[in-house]
Amino acid sequence: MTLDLRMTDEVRTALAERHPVLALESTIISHGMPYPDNVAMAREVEGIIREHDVVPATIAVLDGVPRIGLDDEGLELLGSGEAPGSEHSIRKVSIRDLPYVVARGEHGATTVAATMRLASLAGIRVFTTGGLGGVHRGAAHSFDESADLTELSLTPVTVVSAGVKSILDIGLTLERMETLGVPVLGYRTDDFPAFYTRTSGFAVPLRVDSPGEIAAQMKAKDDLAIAGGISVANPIPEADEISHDRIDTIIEQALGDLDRLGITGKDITPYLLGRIVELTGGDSLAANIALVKNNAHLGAEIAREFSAIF
Ligand code: PSU
Ligand code: MN
Repeated sequence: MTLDLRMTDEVRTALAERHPVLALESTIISHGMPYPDNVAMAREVEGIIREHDVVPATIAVLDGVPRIGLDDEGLELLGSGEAPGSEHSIRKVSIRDLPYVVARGEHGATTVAATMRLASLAGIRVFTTGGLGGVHRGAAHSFDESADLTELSLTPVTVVSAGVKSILDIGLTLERMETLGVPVLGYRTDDFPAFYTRTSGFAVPLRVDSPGEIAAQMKAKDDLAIAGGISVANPIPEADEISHDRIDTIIEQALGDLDRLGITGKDITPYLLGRIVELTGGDSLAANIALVKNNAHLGAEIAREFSAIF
């Protein structure tokens, strides 16, 4: 392989010794949360993963080099958007953008899709994040569907998220994952979680109650030679939930503002996340951080279970 995939020593050693490793994305840092909360969140989450004796591997592209595992300086750069001595700022990088940033030697914050692909190239099988991309509302006209879904149909990485925000069309997102052959597992829930809330009103297609069960399904999927990953939907902890009434009103307002401003494409999710933080006076950010931490615990447990049977 001629691709320069740069791992930290910690990640390389862990993978060589079959010690569990858990991947993390970087769009959530650069485009999903404000600075400096984003950097603090990234460090804290890595700490949680280490408490489980699992090695965290935050993934990004720096100077055109895919990085598997980042040091403090790398996290700071991604979070602040400032690259000392460089003219490039941090681009949001999904699958289609990967060749561009790599060939041009640019920095890139990787989405779920791009992180999955790089994790898989590195040999990492479990990945934890906050929210999954999906089918946007109005997709019948806009065709706006995240490449996170197609990537889940291709790349064998299990992605732990808190479900799908209702800035997206949750029903259509679940339909698409069914078509794409992506198992959607509700973790200790029968109702598919909607990120800020524990429920969405949509039933989860499949329910699991332990990390071991998830690892067993990863193994079964491998044995069956079914391509692609698994989406694990882990509800936000009850104490951190925002009520449906409150968040639904705010999401409608944010979607209205989005329309008025004419924002489209890859800028939609970052804009909405930022606007929702403003409209909730920071409460949505606190909820977002809480659910990311919660997912880190589960992701680490799945990585441990899978490394034990792999
Ligand atoms: N949802 C969040 N925070 C995020 C994202 C989604 O709550 O940061 C990011 C993830 O990186 C996800 C991406 O993969 O947005 C999806 O963007 P798009 O719809 O442009 O594919
Ligand atoms: Mn899109």
